[in-house]
Amino acid sequence: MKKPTITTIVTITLLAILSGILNGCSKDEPNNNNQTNNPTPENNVINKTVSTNRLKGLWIKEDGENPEWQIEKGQKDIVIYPDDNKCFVIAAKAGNYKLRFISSNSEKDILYKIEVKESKCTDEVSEVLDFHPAPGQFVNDLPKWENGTTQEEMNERCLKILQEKGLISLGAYGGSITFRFDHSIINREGFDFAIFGNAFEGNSEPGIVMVAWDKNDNGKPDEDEWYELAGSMHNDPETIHNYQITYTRPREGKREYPEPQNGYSDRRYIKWEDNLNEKGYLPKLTAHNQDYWPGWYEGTEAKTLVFTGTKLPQNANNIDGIWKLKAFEWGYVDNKPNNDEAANSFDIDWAVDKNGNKVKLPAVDFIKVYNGMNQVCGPIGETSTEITHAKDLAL
Ligand SMILES: [Ca+2]
Ligand SMILES: [Ca+2]
Ligand SMILES: [Ca+2]
Ligand SMILES: [Ca+2]
Repeated sequence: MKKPTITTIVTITLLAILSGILNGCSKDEPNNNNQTNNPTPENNVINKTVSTNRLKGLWIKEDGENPEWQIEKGQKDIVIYPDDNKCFVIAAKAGNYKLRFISSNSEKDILYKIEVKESKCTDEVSEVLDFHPAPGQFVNDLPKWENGTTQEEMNERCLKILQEKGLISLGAYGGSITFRFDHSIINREGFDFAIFGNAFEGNSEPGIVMVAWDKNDNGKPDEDEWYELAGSMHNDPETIHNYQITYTRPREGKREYPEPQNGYSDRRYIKWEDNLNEKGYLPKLTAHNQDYWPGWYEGTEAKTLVFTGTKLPQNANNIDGIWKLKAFEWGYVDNKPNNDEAANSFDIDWAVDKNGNKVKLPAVDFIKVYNGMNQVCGPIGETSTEITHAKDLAL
């Protein structure tokens, strides 16, 4: 091995001093005390490139101690979700973005160039995963069920309706629909998506929104990936969390309690019981005389239906014989008229976990709407959420 010459030593010393000055200069910026690592200068990083499509998330993994992920300031339309040595990245628009990985045991940062390519994203629901109404006066009708129509075919019918802006009724409390788009819905500042119903002044039938981010990337909404979007009534003292209701299908030849003068063909039609020890009946209305039990349900669901979730307070008042169902402030489907887009828009930042704690999600892949009302309003029957279509506000 060659001995270092004087020149080499001088050069190394000068470089060391220079690098000290440079580092000193870069530290003139106010120090972020939460930051354990400092970025290395641009000319001393390891460059890597990854690519994805817009609204298609990507996980990046790196090894290192005290890992930190930073996006460069001023970059819009990109959202990151750092999770230890992994980081989820998703962008709303095509372009090049930069993501820096810093660790305490590496002298060099890793600077990722994230190439986001343009891709076709459709601004309408692309798949209905599960249409699961509770019994109700529009069930087997909106959409139509005929003898032999399967669950998959009912899902398909719902998809077509959502694409054509028709009408789907979720039935009584708990009835739901689960759907997705052909891309992820990104969680940017403010509202992220909108869902429309058929509410009008005095006829609000609020449905609760749940969202799931496919964090484990298996293409499915797993049980632990669902979060509720907490609307304006979420912390109301009359709102019941962990509510559970059981409907029992009337047996063949059950005694009927017709009251045609009140609009009922059977006032005590479908029995329900809940975990508050309350019970009651969904009436059958003379105006809607079909079977109210979803005709395609199989197994135990052909006889008993159980729904669990949040139950919103009653919103109906009978004023001089006219039922008025008042709107809640914000955060529900089929709550306010469709011409008010903001009132039908949702922010992923409203997501809360089962204990009511706020959850930060970079995007969502699945959306579920369920009827949050257990309420019967005389001859107009049970309160049931309707949905017509949904849209992604990032497109
Ligand atoms: Ca948002
Ligand atoms: Ca999943
Ligand atoms: Ca309804
Ligand atoms: Ca409605």
